[in-house]
Amino acid sequence: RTWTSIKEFEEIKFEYFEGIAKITINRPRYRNAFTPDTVREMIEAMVFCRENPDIFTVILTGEGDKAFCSGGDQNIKSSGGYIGKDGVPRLNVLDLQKLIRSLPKPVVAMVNGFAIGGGHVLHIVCDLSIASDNAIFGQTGPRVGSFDAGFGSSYLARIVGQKKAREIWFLCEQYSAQEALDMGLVNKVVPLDQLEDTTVAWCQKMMQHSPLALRMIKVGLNAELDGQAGIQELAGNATLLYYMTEEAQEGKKAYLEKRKPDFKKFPRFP
Ligand code: 1HA
Repeated sequence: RTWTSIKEFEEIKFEYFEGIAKITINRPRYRNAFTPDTVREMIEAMVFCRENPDIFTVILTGEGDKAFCSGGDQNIKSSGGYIGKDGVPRLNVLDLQKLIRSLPKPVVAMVNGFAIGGGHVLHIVCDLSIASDNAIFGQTGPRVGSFDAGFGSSYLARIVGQKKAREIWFLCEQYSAQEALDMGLVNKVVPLDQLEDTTVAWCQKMMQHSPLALRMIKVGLNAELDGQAGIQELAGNATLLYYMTEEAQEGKKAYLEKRKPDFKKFPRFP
């Protein structure tokens, strides 16, 4: 399998293979910790994935065989957030989390090693997580002076339950891939040398299925948890589907032709 580069970035790789986009955090020196610039590049890549009609699924991973992502780069953490090249403190990974959740295509975390802190939250917000058997999971916030009380807590608790979520955050321990599997935190564990093959196979399986059906399931599963913002996204997708009907077309046509719309001819299903 040959991945071709979609665009060259400084802190990530962004590649494509047969309908699949792969975003790789490329800072193995720091266990793939992210800076605001890494996150800005990931956001640009995610937006590209959303807009590009040739991309059907997205894989998120880290470079090398040690880490998926170790969270925010502690070297540049300052008062108010992480400081990137522009000198402004930011927590822009929160924007990336929302983008992943609302991307109308499946996003799969390919967890190839440590998924720690804000890096752990990134795999949490992906639709599916496939881990290599050397992967290690955990939050560190309360130990290093941080916390993610957003998706990193409430959505984590939806996945593993309230008791386990509190344990993960209060004790800041590390969990093996097998333990993560046992608590429903990941979908599958495979040997590292099979990680990409398995992840690509899962993507290919999803790509055989109806993209609109997958899209509606994703937005429906989100809507239950996301309050009005979740309903807004579900509703947006309902509008998209409605616009594809003759009934909606009739309303627009009648307006442009300056006549009364004739909605009588359309079926009223029970
Ligand atoms: O909580 C949030 C947020 C909350 C709200 C909103 C936004 C948020 C955004 C981010 C975050 C956070 O991510 S807080 C949590 C930050 N991350 C951590 O506390 C993890 C720190 N790293 C580790 O615990 C370990 O490095 C490791 C378990 C991932 C791996 O351990 P290992 O294999 O023993 O490697 P290690 O020797 O520790 O690391 C290799 C090199 O990578 C070290 O550098 P060196 O001593 O060779 O110079 C290490 O410092 C560096 N490194 C690893 N992780 C980070 C890092 N450097 C900077 N930042 C890191 N996160």
